[in-house]
Amino acid sequence: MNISIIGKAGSGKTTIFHALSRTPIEGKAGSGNVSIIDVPDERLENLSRFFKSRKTVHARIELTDTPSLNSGIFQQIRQADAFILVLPFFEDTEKDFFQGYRSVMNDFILSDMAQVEQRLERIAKQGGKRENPLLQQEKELLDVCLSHLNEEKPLMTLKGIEEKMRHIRGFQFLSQKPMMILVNCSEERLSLAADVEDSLKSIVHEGIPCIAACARLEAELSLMSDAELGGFMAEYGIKESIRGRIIRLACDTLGLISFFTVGDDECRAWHLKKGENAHEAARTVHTDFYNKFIRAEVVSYDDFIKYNGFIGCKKAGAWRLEGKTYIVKDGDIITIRAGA
Ligand SMILES: Nc1nc2c(ncn2[C@@H]2O[C@H](COP(=O)(O)OP(=O)(O)OP(=O)(O)O)[C@@H](O)[C@H]2O)c(=O)[nH]1
Ligand SMILES: [Mg+2]
Repeated sequence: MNISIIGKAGSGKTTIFHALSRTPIEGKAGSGNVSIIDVPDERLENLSRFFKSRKTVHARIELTDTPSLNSGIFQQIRQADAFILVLPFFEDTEKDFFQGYRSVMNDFILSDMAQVEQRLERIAKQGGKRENPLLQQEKELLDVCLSHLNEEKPLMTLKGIEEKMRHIRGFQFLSQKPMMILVNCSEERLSLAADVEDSLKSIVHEGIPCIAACARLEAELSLMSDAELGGFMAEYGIKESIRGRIIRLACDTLGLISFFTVGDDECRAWHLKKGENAHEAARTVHTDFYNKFIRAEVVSYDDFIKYNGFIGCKKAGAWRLEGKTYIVKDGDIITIRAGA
């Protein structure tokens, strides 16, 4: 899964890219960088400690830094599965986030509109294709999209068509992709972060999470060892680096949940799409598990901690055997039983 960092020139995209990927900023930072990053998860660390596992493997996402937003890069960012939109909140930038957000969303809406219109024209030219029900279906769907876009609404707010949209391939509508907003506060304005988050939430479209951070500070923190970090945070009265929060929110925006596989050999976090079942979880771990799936042993992370391990969970009745169609929940610890 790829998440692309987008925003206007100088908003702090590259600084955030370095903060999240824990890579140093060297000289003039480039755009178009890609990094695979581990998703920090305290639960996984705890499980690893419990099992004294030799290996701890985090779930991962791919992160891309992009050049500043202009129509020239729209083709490039269509490949992303979701966006982190960076809005600057420095002394010399406008305080008007609404404007910053609207202008990006409007560009996305216009770009999608152009795509829809082009496709509708092509369908019309092929005319008289009433006998082709697929084309007719596509036209009806695109008409619905177009009238929604004409009302200046992003496609992500058009509900009930997600399933149908899947049948029309290749559009990659920008205003339909999941998005989160990261307000990049200057060091001086960081104290306003909570207010900024609140006021933005009431302004952006439903389902777009907002978070405020200081990219430069996060970039510095991300390169420190745990010991250094503790001292630094105490000295400056910082409660937590929000790097982890940003990455987890990005996963959430992508519609991902995590489940765990555990053991003394390896503890590992895996991503799954919200709503996917135990059979799909088995496939994520190994195709053999998918093909020869029998049952999934499931314990929630909270129960595992509460009852201090599998044995305690069994005694408490918190240990379950589930079938293929069980919908996996975030934090499930799963052991797949598969045939030989
Ligand atoms: N004060 C302050 N300045 C920042 C912060 N983050 C970024 N900047 C400054 O903003 C400028 C742009 O930062 P970049 O991260 O390169 O921004 P960008 O969005 O990647 O810029 P382009 O790739 O050129 O579009 C740099 O001079 C940074 O030092 C921050 O948290 N606080
Ligand atoms: Mg940049």
